[in-house]
Amino acid sequence: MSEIQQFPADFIWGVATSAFQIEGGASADGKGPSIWDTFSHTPGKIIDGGTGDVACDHYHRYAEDVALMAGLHVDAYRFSIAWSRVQPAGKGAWNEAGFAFYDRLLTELAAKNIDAHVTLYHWDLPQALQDEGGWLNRDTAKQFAEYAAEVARRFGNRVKTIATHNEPWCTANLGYGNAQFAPGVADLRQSIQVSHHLLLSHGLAMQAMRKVGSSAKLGIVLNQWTAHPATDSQADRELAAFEYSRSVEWFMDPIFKGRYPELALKAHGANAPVIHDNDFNDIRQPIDFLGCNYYFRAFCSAEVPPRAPAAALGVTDMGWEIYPQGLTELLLKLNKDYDLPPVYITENGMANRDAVVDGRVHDAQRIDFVTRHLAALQEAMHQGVKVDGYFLWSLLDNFEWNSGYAKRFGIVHVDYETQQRTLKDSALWYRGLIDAQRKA
Ligand code: IFM
Repeated sequence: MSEIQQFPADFIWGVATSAFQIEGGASADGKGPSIWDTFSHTPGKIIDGGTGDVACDHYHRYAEDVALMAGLHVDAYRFSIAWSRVQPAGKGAWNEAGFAFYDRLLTELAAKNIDAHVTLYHWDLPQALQDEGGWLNRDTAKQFAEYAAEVARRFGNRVKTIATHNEPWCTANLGYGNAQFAPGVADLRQSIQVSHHLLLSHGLAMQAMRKVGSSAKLGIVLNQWTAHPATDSQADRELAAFEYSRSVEWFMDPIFKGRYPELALKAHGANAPVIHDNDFNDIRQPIDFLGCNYYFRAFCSAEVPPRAPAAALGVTDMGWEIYPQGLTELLLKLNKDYDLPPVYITENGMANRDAVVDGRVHDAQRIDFVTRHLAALQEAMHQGVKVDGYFLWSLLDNFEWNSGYAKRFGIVHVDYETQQRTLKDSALWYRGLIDAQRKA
């Protein structure tokens, strides 16, 4: 197993979740429906028929969950705000009862000395905005900026960071490209236009939040990977280059360079997005941090059926190849290609077939996974990448989108019948790691 050495003394150790995946309280206290409420209630969309109605009931059990985090000795908690909880229709009236929930959560976190890292959009668009075209409608970007400014105004001095989006790649590609996620559209042209509106909304939100002025650092969270050709064939090499360009550079280049990457833009041809004159000026806003979510590499094979990677370290319960060295490669490449602000690893972790046996959950696979990824992260840091923190995904087992409750990513096991939380071995291990890092 890989060795984890000493991280910098001010390195942030955190855990992450998102609103729809844990909160429940789907219509509590005036919350409006989101596209994930609609999607998860549509028969056949979620593998086990799960919905977000109750999830981990975090809406009511947040104090217990914050106490759990305090018991794990984490420095920081990354969570998202459900837009339709604080603004039920995505525009117009604010819902004070919704804001009051996040106010209570922030108060609880502060009382336990846990820093808050907020994400504004983790995929749960207010359904009312979807009814007006969702992210395909350019106006949604403007509504998003208003929502962002309101959150910054209310909470900006109580949170460490605010990220505009979580993984806009998924919103565009899974929500509009292959219909696996809400709103369930499968249309390449639409998905590319949506990706542009998401980037625009990020840029407009950054400007709106800067105007408000607060102590929070502002940035975005992207899911990223390196792309490896399966063989040395030209077709595989071209596919890998395209994959990296369309997935990673597609989001990084507009933010850092004010343009789309040529390779992907050319390949998109007639599906390329409609871009207005000032869009890149709006999108290319300085960011204070980059959140990087890393789970696997892309293994690119042009053969039919495609070749699969040898997966020397196996695959997770999602079927994702375990490839820790990809994190080193990715960070080094990003650091070479862009003028990066400090980076947080805002998500990393694995789904595992966990079960409670005699009150314990022996998830040695997860401990090994995280250990290897932290060692890979450390290697990138040794080679010069400035990374300020690591957020394990996830604090709790939760609603894994179209996989429902069938996939368990938590370091804390959740019994969905009783809502009982049980610390897995990985949680105890993570606490030990944090303690050891602090003592050293
Ligand atoms: O559960 C998701 C999370 O919402 C976004 N990043 C990937 C995780 C695991 O699939």
